[in-house]
Amino acid sequence: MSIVVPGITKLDLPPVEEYRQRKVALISGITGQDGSYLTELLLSKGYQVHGIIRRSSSFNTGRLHHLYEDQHERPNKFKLHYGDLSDSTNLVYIIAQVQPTEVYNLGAQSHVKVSFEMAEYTGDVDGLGTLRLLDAIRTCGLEKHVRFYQASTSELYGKVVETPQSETTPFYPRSPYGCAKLYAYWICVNYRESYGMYACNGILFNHESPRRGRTFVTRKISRAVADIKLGKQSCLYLGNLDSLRDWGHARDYVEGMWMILQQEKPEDFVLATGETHSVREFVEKSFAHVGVKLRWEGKDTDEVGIDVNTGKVVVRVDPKYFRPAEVDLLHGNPAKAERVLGWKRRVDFDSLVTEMVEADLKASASLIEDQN
Ligand code: NDP
Ligand code: GDR
Repeated sequence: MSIVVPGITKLDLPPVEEYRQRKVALISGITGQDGSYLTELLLSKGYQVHGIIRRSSSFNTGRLHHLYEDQHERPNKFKLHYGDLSDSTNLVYIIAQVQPTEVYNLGAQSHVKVSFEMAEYTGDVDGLGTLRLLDAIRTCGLEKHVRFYQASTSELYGKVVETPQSETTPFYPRSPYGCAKLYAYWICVNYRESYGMYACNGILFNHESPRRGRTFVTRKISRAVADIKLGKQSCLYLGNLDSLRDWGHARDYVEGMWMILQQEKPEDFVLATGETHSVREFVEKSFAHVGVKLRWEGKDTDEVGIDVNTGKVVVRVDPKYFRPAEVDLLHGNPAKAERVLGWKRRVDFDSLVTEMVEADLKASASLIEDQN
């Protein structure tokens, strides 16, 4: 089969079975937390990995640095392409050039609080961006050749309807981000049903790591605890301390993404730990790891966390971090993924907190050395 793509001339495609013998992955959002872990995993499995990166005036490939260096030794194994989920032509061009066997759509404006301030942009990139990527695959005549993974989210559940939340729990998003991801979820299902595409949603609950962006709550906490311990910061300012999240480790979750695309039939899966913990608990455990026990005093916006040994206030509530609508409780049920995929998270809550605080202690201490 051959088709014409603007700017390319012709794609001469072998039959699907032959095409799929190759292992070529394309990742949008490769520079993010999950993109970097997924790249490591796929390279270790012998894939050729291509990633879409945005042009930026500042360095944005920090999480890929160790892999990027390596590309000079393995030039055909790892390649980055400039692009954006808001640019359809560019996506068609990249798909036509790369001819992937698996596409992982991880690119997104992924910050829930920011989505209230940039609602239209979030809708465009997270919602319509998914449509653009699916259509780019179709434009290239690859809809039967490519397996597509959509980074869906527990934010789809939003307001609590039932717990634990599973693949059959109704959605009730509570933010522009959640609403945009709802569109992406359904367009993925729709293209599977309309065009027979192998397209799957991974409905992933929160997953964290030392590579987590610094404005997400876990990393903000681990970073601040390290800086407070090393005397570089005096107080951590947070929003809602009582929201509950099902937190796992990103490395475990990217393995689940890959497993989802290795099934015979395309289906949607929840990946979660099955446990839920509050933001407050994450704060307490992180401080405990550096030997600080906290006492809480006050109420609502006047609540503070005090170091019981020194009497100093080390945590304060700042309402600027509250959201116009909050997701109070996320608690996932990963039974289907465990049964069908054989997936299971390896890292538990305590180990996650320890790994993140330890990594930030090391990073913060090395910055002190650099400055001396
Ligand atoms: P990050 O915020 O760390 O990474 C997001 C990635 O998307 C970055 O590479 C970013 O590029 C890229 N991106 C942003 N805007 C665009 C755009 N307009 N065009 C192309 N790429 C863009 O997110 P995570 O790695 O944590 O999450 C990966 C995906 O999984 C996201 O879609 C997220 O919404 C979803 N998700 C995440 C969960 C989590 O707990 N981590 C849970 C469930 C779903 P740049 O580096 O240039 O900013
Ligand atoms: P979330 O993650 O919104 O669940 O989305 P985030 O870490 O931002 O918030 C978790 C909870 O912590 C509360 N919170 C704060 N959050 C931030 N960022 N900063 C604060 O200072 C703060 N104080 C309290 C929040 O109100 C919230 O209840 C993440 C993202 O990765 C999404 O892309 C992904 O889809 C979902 O997880 C699953």
